[in-house]
Amino acid sequence: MLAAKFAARAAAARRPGARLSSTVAGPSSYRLVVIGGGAAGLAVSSTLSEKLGANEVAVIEPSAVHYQQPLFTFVGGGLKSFADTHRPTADVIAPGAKWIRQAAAAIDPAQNTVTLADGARVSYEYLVVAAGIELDFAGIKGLEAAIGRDGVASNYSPKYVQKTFEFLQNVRSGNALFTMPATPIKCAGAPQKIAYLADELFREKDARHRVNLSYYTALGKIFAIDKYADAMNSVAQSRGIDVNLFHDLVEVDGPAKKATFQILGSGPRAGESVTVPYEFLHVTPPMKPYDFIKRSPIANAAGFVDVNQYTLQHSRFPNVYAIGDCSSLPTSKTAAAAAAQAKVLKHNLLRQIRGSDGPAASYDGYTSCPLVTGKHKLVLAEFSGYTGKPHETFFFNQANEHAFSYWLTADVLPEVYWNSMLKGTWSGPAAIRRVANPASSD
Ligand code: UQ1
Repeated sequence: MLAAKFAARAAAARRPGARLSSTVAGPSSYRLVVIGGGAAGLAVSSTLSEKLGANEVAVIEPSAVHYQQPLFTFVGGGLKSFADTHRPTADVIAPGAKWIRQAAAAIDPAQNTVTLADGARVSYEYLVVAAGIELDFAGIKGLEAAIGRDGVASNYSPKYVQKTFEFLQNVRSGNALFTMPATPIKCAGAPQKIAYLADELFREKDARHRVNLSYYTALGKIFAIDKYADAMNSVAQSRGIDVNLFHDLVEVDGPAKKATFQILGSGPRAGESVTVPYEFLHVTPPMKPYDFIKRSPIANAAGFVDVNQYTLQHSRFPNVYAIGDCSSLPTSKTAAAAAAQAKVLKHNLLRQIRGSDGPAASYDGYTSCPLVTGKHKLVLAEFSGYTGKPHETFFFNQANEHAFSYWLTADVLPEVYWNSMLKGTWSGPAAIRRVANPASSD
């Protein structure tokens, strides 16, 4: 029944002129709709638009610009130019895919439709949700008014990332604060990486002895995986950066240059709040699933797309998949994770479309977090979020700061991102690992 409906819709969609633009009444129809033109959405749609044929795949993406977000920390630290981080969306969407330049507003998985911001509907046979996660600057009192001026910046937004470097250069003395929220976030290393780059900048300017650097995290550890937590605690200590656990930023008073933290956890000061003056404040905003997902039947209780953690297929709607930051996958949200997930998702979706009885692919929770600690130094964390175990590509101990790891992340991976990940041909370093660290391969 469902198959017949799909076949009828697919046949209708194949008629000449059936590619209705979203401003024309009636739903346009695609074999596959991908919500999101970020790293994950493009890695999936590039390959599948090639495999399924021209105009069988639509990508719903409102932004005219695509950002390579992994570069943002380097921009905030003055090590890369902002111009290197973005390209027009039109240049990175696969030529065989149809770009619907609008935001998704609702998903109806019973009807197999996505409603767009202008009210038009797009119907699909298969849906991949790769919408990312929303920055919630409004979630902290006073932050929206304060950010972008008077020493408050964030590497998480293309609007404010250049402010980070600008403001850091102006600091002569006082407190520089770096925050990490209590919500799930993307790139869990970024909140502290900028503290290490700031430390280096202040030393170069001979201002370090007049600036106190403090890292404030709402969490109870500096990093989720013990091996890298130990490494980062030593790095922070050796640079003289004060680490405050269980401190959640709740208010920024821009005019007075003061940040207020609530103390979490179960320690003696839990529930208290502390207010700290700053000259510079790097904020990692709280993040949340997009509303249109949260309100839809495909979300779990937390608002993330409820998928099987191994197959990436939806737990209740078998023609729906999710990947990356919007998914319920219980691992760290990074581009490296999305690359590994993309390979699994594409295999399993094609298997379903083709009715193959070959084995399904399984995602093992792999993720990687390159923790830049200075101009030519980097701790290259690689692990499975499912097992909590390190899973390193190279034969040396990647918890040590290394110039090779820096070069790889700053100079090689950005090219891999544009030339391979977005084209769907990079699925992570597993093949390199088999050669460079066979003992760690599975
Ligand atoms: C990775 O695969 C990837 O995807 C392109 C990144 O995004 C920019 C990364 O930062 C990292 C670290 C990886 C993992 C790759 C290697 C070689 C460890």
